[in-house]
Amino acid sequence: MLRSRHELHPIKKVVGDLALFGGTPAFEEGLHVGRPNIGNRQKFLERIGDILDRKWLTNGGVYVNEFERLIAEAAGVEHCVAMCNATIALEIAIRALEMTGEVIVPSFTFIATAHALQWQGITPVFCDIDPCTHTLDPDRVEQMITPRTMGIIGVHLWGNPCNIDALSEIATRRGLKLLFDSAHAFGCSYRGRMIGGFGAAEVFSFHATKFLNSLEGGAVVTNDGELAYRMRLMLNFGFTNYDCVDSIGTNGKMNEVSAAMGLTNLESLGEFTSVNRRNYKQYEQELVGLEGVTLLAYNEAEECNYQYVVLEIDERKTIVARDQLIEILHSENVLARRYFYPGCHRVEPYRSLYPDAHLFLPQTERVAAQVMTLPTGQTITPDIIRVVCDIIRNAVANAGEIRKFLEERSAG
Ligand code: T4K
Repeated sequence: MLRSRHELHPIKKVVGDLALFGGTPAFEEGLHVGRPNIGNRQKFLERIGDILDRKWLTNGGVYVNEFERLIAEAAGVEHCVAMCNATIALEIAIRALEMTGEVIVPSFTFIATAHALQWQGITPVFCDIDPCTHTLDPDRVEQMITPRTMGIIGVHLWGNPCNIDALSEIATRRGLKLLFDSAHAFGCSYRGRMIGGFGAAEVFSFHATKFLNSLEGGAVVTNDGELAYRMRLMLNFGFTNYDCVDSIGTNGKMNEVSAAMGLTNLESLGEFTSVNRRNYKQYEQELVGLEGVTLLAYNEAEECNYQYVVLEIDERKTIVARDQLIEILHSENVLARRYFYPGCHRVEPYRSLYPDAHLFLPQTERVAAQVMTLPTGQTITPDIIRVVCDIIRNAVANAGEIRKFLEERSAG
């Protein structure tokens, strides 16, 4: 159990209260971003016992079948093809859609989105984002289309849906395939419809850090039965029958234990959402009006999983820089993360392959320099959030002194 020392250090008011300046760290143990949501332990263990009794651990097991049925139902789609993780699911979906040439993707995403293309010899063309939602800007997408463009991969980053209507219109008009990386967006909706049924297909991640986790796992969901069939062959080496292989495939299968974890957690989705929402609302309340600190907004009129608490730090107003704030939080054992920094285009192999990409990505560059994520989920209590926000307010209030201290220290 994480114990805050809030009682011992009621308010981190003066700069000397901060751990960086010799104060006692606010938390004894690290508060991680990405702590898994875990449902009913007993139900999970019962399912594991049943799997062991059945002696059917993977490849067409009853738990994976049931998981696929329930995910398809929750996403409002006809087909769910469960896989070992979302990276393989993206690779298989891209291949099954016969994408080649160039595919337009945001650079402000997890590296797996870009790798899934490059791994198959497809050029990821990095496109800029809408600074409000952090998702693909449809106007910029239009400008990135060339005769070699085969498709678009939109990413519903943080669970915020892309402008799906605009992307669908562009894809239809320009004859492009549209796939969504919905790794963050299970349980979210767009215009009242659950994420999952848009584009040719959508890809969910069920990694440990995701809203719904199956330890590791992923799935492609689609209403296209032919596509689902092709992906089922691909994830099982291309086997059409016991000793018949018709085409090239890989091993993308989800195992029964992962499905059991996924099924167990599915039963607690309501609890996960309400805890995440409670935490999000408290962060919002505690940080409102703090100059230069903006909490990423979710559309409250839609279903939303609130899995990420994302801040943008405008250094011109806070004076303390985003990375300095992260250093302060880390010294207090609050392990805030600057996710998706510095953008896919700034890491290898893309930095070397596409050295001019940054010229087309001004919003990506700005957002990547300002974003940080804070801990949320089941282990984070209202008391913890009060202390975390206390630290942030203290850092902003004493920004000048902190900045001077850190700059003098790095100057040696
Ligand atoms: N597309 C997008 C947009 C994605 O964000 C991702 C993955 C994918 C595609 C591909 O999905 P998968 O192939 O993974 O299914 C993490 C995850 O590894 C990755 O799944 C995720 N996105 C990405 C945003 O974050 P890291 O490097 O932050 O993960 P890791 O394992 O270091 O965990 C982060 C923190 O979470 C740790 O510091 C502690 C905590 N944690 C983690 C695990 C695994 C726990 O407390 N318990 C745990 O079991 O990349």
